[in-house]
Amino acid sequence: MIIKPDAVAGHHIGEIVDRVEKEGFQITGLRFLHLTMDQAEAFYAVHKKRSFFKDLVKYMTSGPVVVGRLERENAVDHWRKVIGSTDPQKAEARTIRKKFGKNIEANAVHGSDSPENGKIETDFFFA
Ligand code: 3AN
Repeated sequence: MIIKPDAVAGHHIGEIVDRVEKEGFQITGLRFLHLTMDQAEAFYAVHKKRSFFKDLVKYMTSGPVVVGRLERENAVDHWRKVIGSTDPQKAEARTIRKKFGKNIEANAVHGSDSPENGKIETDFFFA
C-alpha cells in the first residue's frame, strides 16, 4: 500500500494503519518517504502513455507518503475491497477512499492490482 500525499497531509496515517491491522493484515514493512520524480515515474511506468501521467507524478511527489508491505490471505483482493473504487465519489461506503479520498487523483491510498504487481511493487520499496 501507499498512503498518498493528501492522506498524509490530512493527518490520516494513524487511522489508515489502524484499519490495515483491523482487516487482518500483518505489516511486514513500513516506511515514511518523499518520492523523487524518478521513483514516481518508475513506480507508475505502466501509466506512462495515459493523459494523467504527468499530473500523477507531480501529485505523488508533492509531499511525503507512507509505503507499507502487507500480508494476509487473499491480500490483493481484500485490500482493493477495503480501499474502494479509484474515484472516491464512486467508492462504496466504509472504504478508505470514500472516507479520505478527495478526487480520482488524490484518492488517499494505493493498492496493487494483482499478486504479481504486489511483489514487484513491494520489491520496489523493500529489500
Ligand atoms: P487504482 O489505484 O485504483 O488501481 P489505477 O491503477 O488505474 O487505479 O490508477 C493509478 C492512479 O492514477 C490512481 N490511484 C489515481 O491516483 C490516478 N488516476 C487514475 N485514473 C485517473 C484519471 N482518470 N485522472 C486522474 N488520475 C487518475
